[in-house]
Amino acid sequence: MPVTRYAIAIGSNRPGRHGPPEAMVRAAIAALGPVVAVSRFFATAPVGPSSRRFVNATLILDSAESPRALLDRLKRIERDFGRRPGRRWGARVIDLDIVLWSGGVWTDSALTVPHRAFRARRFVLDPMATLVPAWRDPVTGLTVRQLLARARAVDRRPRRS
Ligand code: PH2
Ligand code: MG
Ligand code: MG
Repeated sequence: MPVTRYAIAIGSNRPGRHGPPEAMVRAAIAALGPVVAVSRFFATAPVGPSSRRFVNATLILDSAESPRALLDRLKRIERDFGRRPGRRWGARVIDLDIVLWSGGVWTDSALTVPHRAFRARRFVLDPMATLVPAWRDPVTGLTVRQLLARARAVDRRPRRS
């Protein structure tokens, strides 16, 4: 395959063999090999049932791997880092998700790119907008900056009781 560009979201909210969550994120970035850019680390409140805060970051990677080959490599890193299959959205030592791909849309039995849920997730959009605000989501046609503005507006909406 020709070299294509990926935006990958990283998260950790449990210490593991490399130390506390920020050390796990740092080690995962190193394990990925040379990357184009890395965001700063964001401390984020957990979305879902887990009660511990997350460290989240985004990175940009250029690679000749297909999305499926890259996913297999990310899963291998997660396993090497001690990730065990567990409750969906439970606390995890490391989570590596392919969010966007310069090739556009990818669907197979194990993987959908763009990531199905990223458009509503501030913990993905905030770091991503610092690196690639103009990257356009091929599904909605909106840029990362526009998706973030939309997600912020939803967060500001008054709750009905
Ligand atoms: N990941 C989840 C579920 N909830 N919350 C935060 N703040 N950050 C995450 O990376 C995260 C989450 C499932 O992957
Ligand atoms: Mg995830
Ligand atoms: Mg994941």
